[in-house]
Amino acid sequence: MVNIEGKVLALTGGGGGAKLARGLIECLAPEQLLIVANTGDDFTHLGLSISPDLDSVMYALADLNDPERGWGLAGESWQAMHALKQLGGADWFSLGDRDLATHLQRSLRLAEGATLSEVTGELCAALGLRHSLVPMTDDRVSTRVATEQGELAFQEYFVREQCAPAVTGFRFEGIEYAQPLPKLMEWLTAPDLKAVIICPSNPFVSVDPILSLKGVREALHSSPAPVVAVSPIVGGLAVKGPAAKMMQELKMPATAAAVAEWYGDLLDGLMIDSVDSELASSIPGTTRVLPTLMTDLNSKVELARAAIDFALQLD
Ligand code: FO1
Repeated sequence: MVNIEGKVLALTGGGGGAKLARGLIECLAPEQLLIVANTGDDFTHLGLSISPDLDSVMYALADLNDPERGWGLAGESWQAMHALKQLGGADWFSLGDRDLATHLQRSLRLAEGATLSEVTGELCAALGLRHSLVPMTDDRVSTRVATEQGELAFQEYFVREQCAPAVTGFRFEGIEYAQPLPKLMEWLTAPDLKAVIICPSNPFVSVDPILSLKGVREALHSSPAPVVAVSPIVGGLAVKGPAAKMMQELKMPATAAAVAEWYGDLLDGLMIDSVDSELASSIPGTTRVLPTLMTDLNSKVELARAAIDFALQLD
């Protein structure tokens, strides 16, 4: 536990963000932490409502995730996918047998009229989680990836095309109508908010959808709480996923410094990995240099603790 009076808000996608969120729940009491996940990756597949980032974070918090694959459940089996393939069904997006239960339950509850945040709360409670994980919005926002081969839905780009097409930009369909989750806005404006942590998730397709929701950027700017990010780029490479490839295709250098530039004056501080220490002097604002790779529970907790300490020192 970290000795802090007040609240911390974490903004995350799946992957690295889920790992840091796992560390944060060791440092903060349930009433002190709100984890807000991107839902731009969400889509309907095989008639089911899939929320990949919410599930990656939920499984990581419950220690049920598959750390090698980076998504889905550990010890998963794939009988339903094999059977579906035999029937000529779409098998490009792999839904594990046990993971299917999550999508079935979510789809059923949404069809019954529950909101995505209600269903997420129910699923998290059923898995024994006490900390709050919420979607960025209860409304539908769909990330669309502009590529040299035309525009693709996010999962078509990410899974079906394996991130191969060169990207030229992104669009968050529905963002102009989506209401940020009221709880997110409540926390952003809470007088006892002490820190906002932008997790080491993809800045373009995981964090930007959250920041692009109506009023979120403005609330972050006007919040007295420091905003700190952990760079997802280490030594010119993304720890996992296409962030570095996207940066090159968008004609940006794939560096932690370019991550700082992308977030701009939204950030009060950036945490960068020790291998990038020589970049620190070229990054505007305050940087903290430390090992950021999260390979086990201890390194997740250490990074979470360091992120909170860093923010508190900037206060
Ligand atoms: N990612 C893949 O690369 N291949 C898959 O077949 C796949 C299936 C899948 C099923 C459920 C789920 O919650 C996530 C899944 N992911 C898969 C990950 C997903 O594409 C995420 O959007 C990315 O990890 C980006 O955050």
